Amino acid sequence: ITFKHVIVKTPGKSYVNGLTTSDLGTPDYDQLLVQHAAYIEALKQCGVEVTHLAASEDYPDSTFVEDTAVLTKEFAVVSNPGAASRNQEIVEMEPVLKEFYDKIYHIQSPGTLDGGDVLQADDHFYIGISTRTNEEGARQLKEILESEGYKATIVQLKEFFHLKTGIAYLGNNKMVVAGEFIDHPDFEQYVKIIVSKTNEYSANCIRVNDYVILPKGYDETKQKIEDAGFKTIELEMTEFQKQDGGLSCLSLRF
Ligand code: CIR
Repeated sequence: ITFKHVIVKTPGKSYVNGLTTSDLGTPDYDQLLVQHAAYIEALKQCGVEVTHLAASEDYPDSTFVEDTAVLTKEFAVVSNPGAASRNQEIVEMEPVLKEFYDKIYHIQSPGTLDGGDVLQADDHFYIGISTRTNEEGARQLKEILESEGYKATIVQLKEFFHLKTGIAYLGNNKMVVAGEFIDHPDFEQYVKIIVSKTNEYSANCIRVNDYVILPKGYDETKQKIEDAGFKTIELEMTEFQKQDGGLSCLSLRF
């Protein structure tokens, strides 16, 4: 999985007032910035060019840029985020995408879609239906992807927040899976790296060029990924986890 570019956005002070379902406490803003800076350094180590956007106080969750778009090598799809407080994040992202893409599609209301519900595995996309992505949004994205020659499968989520909360594609037919995806028929054809219940947060990891980046403190998952033949980088993610955010959510990779 090779990427040349990533887009990231510094979290604003309003981040602490963002959406969350976890009871892990209020994020520490200074520590958050340290963790975000380390995330950017890790991406640079992977050899990508980083487009670093300034914080936006109007949108507390806007550091989770992944939810605003689905990017391929050939075109971009601007999402239609399912949470009201996040929906207009796309207005800040679209001009940035225009710098890189001539061809831009949009998910239209009443369809909603969060990028966190979209997983690309080579030429096959998986689209999760969640509390954020509805059937109409998933259907629209599937239609766009198929019109561009990709395969697309819609997956109904049972427990996970976003699709990518519980699954990651590492390339070479290898899929990191947790919880409801461990025995899911849609992912049967992949070689699976199984994440145990206590390590579930680490299922949200990302392959960027020669490395797999995963959250720090999940030694069992790290070992399994290394045994599968990948080099790893671990990152402290505690302040993002407090707002239900994972590693993948913090960047758009293309
Ligand atoms: C939210 O609830 O939207 C944010 N607090 C977390 C979004 C995480 N994004 C992702 O999983 N793709």
